[in-house]
Amino acid sequence: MQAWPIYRVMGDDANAPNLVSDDLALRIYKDMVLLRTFDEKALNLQRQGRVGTFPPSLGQEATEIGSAYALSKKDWLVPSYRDHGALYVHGVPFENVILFAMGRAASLAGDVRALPSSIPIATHLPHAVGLAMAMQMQGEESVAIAYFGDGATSEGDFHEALNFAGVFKAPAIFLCQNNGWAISVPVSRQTASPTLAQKAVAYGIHGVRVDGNDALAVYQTVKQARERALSKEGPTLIESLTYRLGPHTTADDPTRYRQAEDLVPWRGEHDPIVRLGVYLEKQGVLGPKDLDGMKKDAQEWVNQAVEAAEAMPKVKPIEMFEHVYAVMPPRLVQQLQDLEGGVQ
Ligand SMILES: Cc1ncc(C[n+]2csc(CCOP(=O)(O)OP(=O)(O)O)c2C)c(N)n1
Ligand SMILES: [Mg+2]
Repeated sequence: MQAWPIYRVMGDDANAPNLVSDDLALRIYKDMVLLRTFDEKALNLQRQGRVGTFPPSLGQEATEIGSAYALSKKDWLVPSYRDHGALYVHGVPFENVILFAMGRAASLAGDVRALPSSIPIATHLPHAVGLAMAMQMQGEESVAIAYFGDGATSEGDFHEALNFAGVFKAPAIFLCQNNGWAISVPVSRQTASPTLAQKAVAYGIHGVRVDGNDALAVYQTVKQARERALSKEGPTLIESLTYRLGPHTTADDPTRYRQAEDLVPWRGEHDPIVRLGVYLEKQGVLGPKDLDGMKKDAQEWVNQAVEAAEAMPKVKPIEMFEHVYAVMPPRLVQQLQDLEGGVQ
């Protein structure tokens, strides 16, 4: 039977600096610090009632940021609800990401090739395949990447998307963030497969596992998947092994289904920011005080984004009728009229 090794760069591969330059590794690190700062801010805003339910990325920064750095701006990014960091690196400003959490329509940024975050699990995967096939037909040199979780692999849409992409060799990347949990369901109850990556075999596509807390390995893995897709070798399913350190969302209480000691190995030296920081210090490009400065800059940057988002005009209830139907069904026409007429 095929083995499913976990690809790792930091620690394992002395060749790491040749794979990713110090300059790029430092940029990835800064954006990971920025994402964590944004996450903390969003949690505080939610507690103050200034944004709605929020899904933090705490612990998953290496996969979010490392993956998006491997993309071209011509690629389509198809995110789930947790992928604020990837959206940001791809060109969506944080203020737009915050607008989404505030339920404002203006959450997508102009001409950035990113779909809106998908709240339904896995329904965006066939959309990513459609985008990939469209680009393939138009002869574009670009790929579509879908972000989703371990829980999404139990949905029909996951299987349909991978099957279709395999048959048509669509230039697609399926980035599964195996963060250990689908709300309260552990991966051990999600599937009887020893790995998620091996599900690729059934669709005749390439499958790989990567250490999802190693930003350099994630970067390298997505880069290779992209090259495979562009050289017409077909799609790749990437299982990125990480850990959700925070609650599923601000509406969740993880102490009800997991023990504090479950988190211990993922904190400290397994923390993706700590790991890349240690690597950069060894490379001599990060000093002991640099992190404090980066955190301060990140806080200012995030505060400015929040101010900008909060200065945007409020959404009118009537706007929820927009953007769904070209011709509204009679039931909705009635509801719209009721709303306009002030019916409670
Ligand atoms: C189609 C669908 N079914 C159920 C839900 C409710 N739900 C929201 S998040 C979630 C768990 C998803 O877990 P996973 O795919 O591992 O992603 P993660 O939240 O860990 O990033 C579920 C079941 C949903 N949003 N959509
Ligand atoms: Mg999960």
